[in-house]
Amino acid sequence: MRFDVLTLFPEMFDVMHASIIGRAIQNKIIELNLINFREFSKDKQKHVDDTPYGGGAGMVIRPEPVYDAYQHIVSSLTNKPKVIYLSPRGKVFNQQMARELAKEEHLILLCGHYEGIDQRVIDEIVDEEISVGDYVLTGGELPAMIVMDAISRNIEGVLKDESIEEESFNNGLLEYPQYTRPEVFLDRKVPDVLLSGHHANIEEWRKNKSLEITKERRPDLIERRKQNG
Ligand code: 4F9
Repeated sequence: MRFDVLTLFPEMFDVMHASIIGRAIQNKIIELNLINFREFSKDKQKHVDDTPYGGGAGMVIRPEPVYDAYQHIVSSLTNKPKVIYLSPRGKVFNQQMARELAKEEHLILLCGHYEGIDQRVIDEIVDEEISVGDYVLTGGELPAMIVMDAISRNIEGVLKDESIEEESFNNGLLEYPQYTRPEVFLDRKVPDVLLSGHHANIEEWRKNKSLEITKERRPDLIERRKQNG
C-alpha cells in the first residue's frame, strides 16, 4: 500500500516510523510519502492561506497549492488513487471502513489546518471525507495517522506475532480481558478457568466476558451486530 499525505506539517508524521507501522515501512509493505503543499505555493513568502470571502475569523487554505501538489502526484499515474480528506464533516471512521480501504493499492490523504480548505479543491479532488470522531482538532494530521494505522494493520504482512484475528471488533464485540504472570497481583487472582487448561471452557468464558463488557459499555455495538447479522 502506498500512502501519499498532503500536509503543511510533515514532521508530525515522524511517529509513523516507530513500532509495527515503522517495521512495515522498512519492509516495504507500506510506502509513506509526505508532501508539504507549501512547496507548491507560488507566493514569494510561500503563503498558502488567505482570509475567508464573506468575512469571519481565521484563515482558509487557498485551492491552488493543494491542487498543484495533487497534480504533481497523479500526473504520472495511470490509476487514479482514492483521495481522502480528514474532516469533522466526514463519515465517522470505523473498522469496516479500515478493512475496505486496506484493499486499495494507493491512497492520498489530505490534511487541512486553520479554518479549512477552499471548498472548490475539495469538490475537484476528494473522493471520501472521513472524521475520526465528534471533536474538533487543530488539523487533519492526527486523524490521517489514525486512519493509516487502522488500515495498515489489515494489510497482509503488517502484523506478525500480533494477531489480526480474535481482537476487538473482529466479531463486532469488545475484547475479553487478558492476564499474564503473576497468578496473584495485589491480592487479585487470575480467573481459575484460565489456569484450568480446559480450552472449551476458556473459549466459553471469553465469549461471555466479551458479551458482558460490550452490553455494559457499548450497547450500540450489540444493536449493530444484530443489523449486520
Ligand atoms: C478531522 C477532526 C477528522 C476529526 C481536522 C480539525 C478532524 C479535524 N476527524 N479537525 N481539522
